[in-house]
Amino acid sequence: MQNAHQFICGKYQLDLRRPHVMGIVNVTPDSFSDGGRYASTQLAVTHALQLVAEGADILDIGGESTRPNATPVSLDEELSRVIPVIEQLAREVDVPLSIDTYKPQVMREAVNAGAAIINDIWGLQQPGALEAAAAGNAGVCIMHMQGTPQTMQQEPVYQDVVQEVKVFLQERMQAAEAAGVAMERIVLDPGFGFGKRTVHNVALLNHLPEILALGRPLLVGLSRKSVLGQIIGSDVHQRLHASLAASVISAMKGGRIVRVHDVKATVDALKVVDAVVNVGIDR
Ligand code: 9MG
Repeated sequence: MQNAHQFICGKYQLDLRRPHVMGIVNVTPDSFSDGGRYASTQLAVTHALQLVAEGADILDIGGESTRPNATPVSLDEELSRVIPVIEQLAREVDVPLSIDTYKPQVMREAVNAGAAIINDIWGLQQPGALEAAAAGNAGVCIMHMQGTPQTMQQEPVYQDVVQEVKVFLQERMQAAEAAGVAMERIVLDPGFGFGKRTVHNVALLNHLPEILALGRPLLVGLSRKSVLGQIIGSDVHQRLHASLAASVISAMKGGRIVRVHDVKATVDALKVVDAVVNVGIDR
């Protein structure tokens, strides 16, 4: 019988009964000043070290923006952005490093460089992705997306968003297992903001326990996303409080990893959730 709270990723065995915080490390041109490759690597590493000091349990490193309408980057460009960052962080920190990519070759090279988790917004659907995920012993995050980052926010349509996301995640989880990824290495993600309107995102958050019933831990990424902006009417720089509310709701509803920009504030908020939900069960 598998332990639904255990997440095995590389050399790490995470006990996700305590909600974990995944800090976002973007290695994309708009996230650093124009100082060349070395400068961009150092800025990303410095930012990552700061997130670890603030209490990040996991770092998610990405070299291609997944924002709506983002321009895709080439394989070589993505590799040259993320691999030096992963190599340096693997030497300097002792938290699992996650590679945010859907490209099988980036998955393989990132794992060789020290990544312990593959975070795939395409749910291992690209040709070769299942094999790349199965090849090492990295953990895998399987996410749902309707459409592509270029088209996903144009006309997202669902009959029953919770059911459709659940069916997709179950199918991809089974495909991953059949390819050789042990269940303990899998976490699932409804993919907030990826081909979803506000009503879909809200329904998914509200019904997170139905997706949790698939039997694997859930990762939730709502930090600073436009759904929060639509709810509170603020731009991306004014979404901290809404992001914290989303992390707390996620954790209360069974989300076990929250992917966030604002690590320190989220760590504090989730300590309160943990104190009430886990430590507080003594009656
Ligand atoms: C890369 N990325 C951006 N948003 C994300 C989300 O919500 N989940 C996961 N797993 N990755 C994301």
